[in-house]
Amino acid sequence: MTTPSHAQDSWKSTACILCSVNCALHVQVADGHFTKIKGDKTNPRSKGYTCEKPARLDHYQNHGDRLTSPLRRRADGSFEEVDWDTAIREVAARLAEIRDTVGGEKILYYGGGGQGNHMGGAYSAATRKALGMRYASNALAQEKTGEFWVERLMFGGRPEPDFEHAQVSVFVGKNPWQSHGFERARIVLKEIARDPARKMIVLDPRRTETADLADVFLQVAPGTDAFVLAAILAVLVEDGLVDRDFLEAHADGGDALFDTLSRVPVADYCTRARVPEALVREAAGLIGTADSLAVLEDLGIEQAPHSTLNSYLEKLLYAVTGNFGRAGTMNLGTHLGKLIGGGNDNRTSPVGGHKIITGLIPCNALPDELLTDHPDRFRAAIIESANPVHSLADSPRMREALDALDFVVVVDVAMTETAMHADYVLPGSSQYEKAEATFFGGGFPDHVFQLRHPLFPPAPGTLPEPEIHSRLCRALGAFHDDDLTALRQAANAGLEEFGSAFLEAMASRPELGKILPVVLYETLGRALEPGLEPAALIWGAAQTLAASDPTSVQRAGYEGEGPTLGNALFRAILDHPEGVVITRDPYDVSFDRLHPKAGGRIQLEIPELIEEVAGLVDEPAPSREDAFPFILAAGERRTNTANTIYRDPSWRRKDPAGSLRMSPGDASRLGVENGGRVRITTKRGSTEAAVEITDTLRDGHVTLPNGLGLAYPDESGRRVVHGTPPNELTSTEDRDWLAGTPWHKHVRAQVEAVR
Ligand SMILES: Nc1nc2c(c(=O)[nH]1)N[C@H]1C(S)=C(S)[C@@H](COP(=O)(O)OP(=O)(O)OC[C@H]3O[C@@H](n4cnc5c(=O)[nH]c(N)nc54)[C@H](O)[C@@H]3O)O[C@H]1N2
Ligand SMILES: Nc1nc2c(c(=O)[nH]1)N[C@H]1C(S)=C(S)[C@@H](COP(=O)(O)OP(=O)(O)OC[C@H]3O[C@@H](n4cnc5c(=O)[nH]c(N)nc54)[C@H](O)[C@@H]3O)O[C@H]1N2
Ligand code: SF4
Ligand SMILES: [Mo]
Repeated sequence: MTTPSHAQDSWKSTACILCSVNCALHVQVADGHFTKIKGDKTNPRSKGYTCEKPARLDHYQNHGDRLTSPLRRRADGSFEEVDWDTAIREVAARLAEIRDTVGGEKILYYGGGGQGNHMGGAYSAATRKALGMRYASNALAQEKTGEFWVERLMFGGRPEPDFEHAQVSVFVGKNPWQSHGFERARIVLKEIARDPARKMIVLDPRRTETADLADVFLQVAPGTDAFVLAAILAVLVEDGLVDRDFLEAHADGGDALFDTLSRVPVADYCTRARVPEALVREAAGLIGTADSLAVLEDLGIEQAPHSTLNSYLEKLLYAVTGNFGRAGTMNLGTHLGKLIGGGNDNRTSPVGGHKIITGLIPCNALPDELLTDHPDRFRAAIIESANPVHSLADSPRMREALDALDFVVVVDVAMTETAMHADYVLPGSSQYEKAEATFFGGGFPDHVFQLRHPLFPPAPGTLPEPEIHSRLCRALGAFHDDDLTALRQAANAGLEEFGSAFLEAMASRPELGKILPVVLYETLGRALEPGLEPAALIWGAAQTLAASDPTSVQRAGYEGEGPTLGNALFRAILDHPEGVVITRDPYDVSFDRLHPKAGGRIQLEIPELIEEVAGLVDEPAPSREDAFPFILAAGERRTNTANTIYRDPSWRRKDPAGSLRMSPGDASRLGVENGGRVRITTKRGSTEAAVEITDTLRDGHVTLPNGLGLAYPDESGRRVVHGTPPNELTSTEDRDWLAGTPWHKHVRAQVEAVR
């Protein structure tokens, strides 16, 4: 690897890695540091927009806890540094031994990417196949899997909201002002708020920054969204606001659903959710008569009771009102590469039989899959670009579960809470020291993709994940360099030559297909500009997209057909480090993408969830009269949180320890002042925090930020924990019955003043 060839003082293209939006940045760098950071106006998606957080990216690139050498655990539990050859040889040998004695399916893969990086996960596919691994999980299986399951059944894909053009916008358990989740969120929110013809509806128990901009704010009691959403849908049915013509033309089913909805006791459910019935009816009226409607859900309903049901009801808001396949509504876009494997396959987890959704075992089931003597339990894990000890429910149990494994390998850029429990820690180069990209939704009608080029050489002692996986595959004997000679020669001759040689190699040596990413990396990758080797995989993805959606690619301005079209797309991606439009679609193409293999219609009915709607009526109202009278939302997005991507606490100027937010009423009852300390106790743990009194919360509801409670070395090298790690308080058993998603937003707690 070499330093990128551009002059040192010029502006370079890259992107922010702190949330899934990945706003494009223009930066200047010197001596291994960021010196200037601003939004990149030339990116067709983010158009120069950023929030306040990326200004501090040097705290990610340079900090006191970056890993600089592979580490091996000693018998006494401490780590020693080893060289890469030793680490790769020993890790491969141990994993191969586990494969050969108990079977590769006993090795779990966890992680694979964060908010800004997915190349590691994509290349890990080769290592996983070489080891015969079958099971995986990651953070999506503690937030989005319930939603994915519903979307696959209803639409066969993942509809994207078009808030830019929506007349009515709805946010359900989502605070885009802080958490974003779509392009230029604050600009779009302000535009909606300023325009009297456009409306915004927010469902949230806290009066968030987003709620402050809303026309209708439904301040639901925590955990009661299923009741409110069912009531809104019932009003749509009652008032004849269901778009019957649309459903006739584009949807199947609905009888059982509408029958159940017609029996929803609207007034009772509004009382239950502590929202005025008139306001619920107003919201339903706006939704039912909208010229165009876009809806976005997030953690507030996914990490709360009735998680998967909430996702179903949220999607019905736009499905039954016909807000699909037009500007300002919900649309199905294209994908470059598959971020998540499979659809709703019928696999279940090996021990507990939990539903595997989009290839992922529910995170909350993992400790049960590990802490058992069941013969099918996992024996080893590869954990990459994730910190499950910190981010999954019940950290103490997660630590115990990792320690119960025979062998754990962690690939990370920093010494994390999870790496502390590894047998080997392999240091990745940072996301600014290698070619990286994410494969999150790229936008609609224009899909923009950005392949980020490295800004810095890999920090000494680190390797990019694609290189790590290639070395592991080689050490596992999954390929020999002789196997690749012809492909290497073809790659040096050009993309066209490579394409033909590649097809030939796949036909004659099918075993190479198993480690396809590494084959591409070692052949085409080596022929690309130094530092861009990982982009080899994008060539494969570009070819696949050109084959599956040629018209969409051509509409974005690329010429040719088949492999020629794929090569044109790949070249454009390489040539545009600032990001480039890769497909362009007319809105109504969304209808062609609906269940393309099964009739092309929306499926309205999901029997097990309709049953759950019907059962709501019998659900006992929760009581506050017990040992845990508060509802704690454990993990709120704030201006100074960014998951655990920034580990250096000094990036936070305000509230560095992350306060517990609480209503004035609760604070006065407990006798605490702003900044005063309280003890928070749940059935799983107990911790202290300072209080921030806020009238945005109702009595009985308290919130802690996400991403805090990380250990970071002080001047003397001692690791000090800053703030409250939320998952010391959560439990794995409080989870959705269907998708296993955790109730992080709904943790029963006791709060007491500390004198
Ligand atoms: N600043 C910042 N932005 C981020 C991140 C970050 O760490 N910091 N992380 C990124 C990631 S990984 C994700 S997944 C997204 C998450 O983005 P969001 O889901 O928007 O984030 P949260 O603040 O966790 O939760 C959203 C809202 O749910 C509300 N809520 C709590 N309980 C309930 C309930 O019972 N019902 C309803 N309706 N709402 C409820 C909370 O009050 C909160 O306003 O943010 C991304 N963006
Ligand atoms: N209680 C509670 N728990 C939560 C949440 C909550 O709201 N409440 N939110 C949840 C949500 S939505 C999410 S998405 C998860 C996120 O939790 P995780 O998936 O565990 O991920 P992150 O905190 O995003 O950090 C991922 C890791 O990637 C590392 N990293 C950064 N760059 C690179 C790289 O280039 N290569 C490698 N190998 N590693 C890298 C970082 O050092 C970090 O250790 O947390 C979840 N946990
Ligand atoms: S919105 Fe997200 S990606 Fe954009 S600058 Fe803010 S944190 Fe970064
Ligand atoms: Mo997330």
